[in-house]
Amino acid sequence: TKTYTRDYWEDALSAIKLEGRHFIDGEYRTAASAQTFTHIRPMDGQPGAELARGGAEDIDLAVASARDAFEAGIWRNKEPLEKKKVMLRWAELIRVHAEELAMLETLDVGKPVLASLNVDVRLCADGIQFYAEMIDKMYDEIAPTGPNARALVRKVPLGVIGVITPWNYPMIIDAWKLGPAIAAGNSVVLKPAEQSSLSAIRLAALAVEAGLSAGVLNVVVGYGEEAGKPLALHMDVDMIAFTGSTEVGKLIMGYAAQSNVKRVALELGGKSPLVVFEDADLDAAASAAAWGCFYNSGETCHASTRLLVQRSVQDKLIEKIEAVTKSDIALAHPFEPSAQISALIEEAHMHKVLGLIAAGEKEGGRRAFGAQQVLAETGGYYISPGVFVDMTNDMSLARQEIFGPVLAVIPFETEEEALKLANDTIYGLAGAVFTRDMDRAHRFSEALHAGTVWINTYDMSNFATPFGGFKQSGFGRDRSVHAIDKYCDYKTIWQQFG
Ligand code: TXE
Repeated sequence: TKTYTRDYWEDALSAIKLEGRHFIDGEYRTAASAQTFTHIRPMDGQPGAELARGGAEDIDLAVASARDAFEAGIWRNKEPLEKKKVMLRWAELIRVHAEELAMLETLDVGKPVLASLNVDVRLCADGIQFYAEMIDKMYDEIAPTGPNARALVRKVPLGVIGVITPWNYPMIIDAWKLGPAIAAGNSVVLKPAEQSSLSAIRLAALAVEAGLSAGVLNVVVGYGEEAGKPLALHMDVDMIAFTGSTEVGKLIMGYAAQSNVKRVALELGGKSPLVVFEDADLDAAASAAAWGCFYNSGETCHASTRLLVQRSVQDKLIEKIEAVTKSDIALAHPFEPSAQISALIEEAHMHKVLGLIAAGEKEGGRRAFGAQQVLAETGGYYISPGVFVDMTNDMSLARQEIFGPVLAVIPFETEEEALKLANDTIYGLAGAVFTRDMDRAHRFSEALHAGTVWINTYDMSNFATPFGGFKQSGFGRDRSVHAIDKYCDYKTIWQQFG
């Protein structure tokens, strides 16, 4: 196996050409306005790629291309086995270009390049493969009618899907949405977050290289208000699949209502509780709490940002969390092989997180360790993982989605109190319970209002399990065979005999 040194990635970076144009109808295109904007690299604050500044005109072009491809049926009506082969080739090309894609992802979002390589790129390829393999195994239905008629219940693609994605796991979330949408026979216009466009553009080019017909997957780059909004308001888009903030998710629902009643699927924010009872394996709980909250620098929608702990074991657990964090979760420049976590997405976001940390102190929270700006001399945006104790569930650190490496610790006495605290949030994305009492573990997981509940672990998943939230964490599920349903609808064809 290869050893990836910092020099290796620096050399690779100097050899790479960054493509920042839209990808529409199988071709790179500059913005209709000819405008561009400059991406700032989170790892060192230096200017990176120059990106097309997309607007309504570019969206119109991409939607028209997607619609033409859908109506022509070249993709939709291809033999299922042939469609599967194209998507499998696409997954394979993602693996062949894994290092390049990992580099693009890291330049854009500042996460450790080895995490990009071993987690993000790998899961993207696996996701495309998962949905590829479904294509020739999906059956339609025949409804019961009696002998004089036959009613076919066909599952048909919706048409043109607008996909709007965030910057925290761009390639993984792309696979979660593009995989099922395209496998179902739809065409897609993808608007990646303005902070993370490079991997999306490259993915679309690789899809065409794999044999996907031009126009089936288009990428328009640009800001949310300028490119995302016209996509969500478009009269010829049948659905928006969105992952991002709850605030923008609400806007998307409004745009759908104001335009053509397009469907929406929303994967939004979270404030997920990790609940530790005194009988739990505290080493396992400490490790899960640290990684669950600090992985990806806390920029994870289902991060375990609220640690609810039975008071009798609070001090012991926090000691263990500090030890795990300091020994296992190294913060460094993303090209350093030792880096487990790296930069936050951008300067404004770093200041937002620092502001929330300051508010936490002002409201009476006590910093146990960390949660400070570090590596400022690099020009990048780094905050060390940190823990706040003596918190109550009404403090802003316990209520707001921080999207930074900050854990709020809230003590409880009884199971009833723990459940009340755990569910006292506007979100319902995920949660976990740590206990050796299996009756309690199951009672608690049934009662937790969350799309995913882990027992004695955190953040374990695979493609077979649906992912998404209740309450203001949104609706509609990514991953699993069920994810395909939201990109399809049923159509009845009734034939009368004789
Ligand atoms: O998200 P936005 P931002 C949370 C997290 C973070 C906060 C803000 O708390 O700190 O949101 O992040 C596009 N019409 N999450 O501002 O704005 C935008 O261009 C149409 C949680 O980056 O929601 C991008 O492509 N589109 C989340 C996408 O929406 C619009 C992951 C998400 O951006 C738009 C990211 C508009 N009016 C942030 N405005 C998660 N669930 O994991 C923006 N966009």
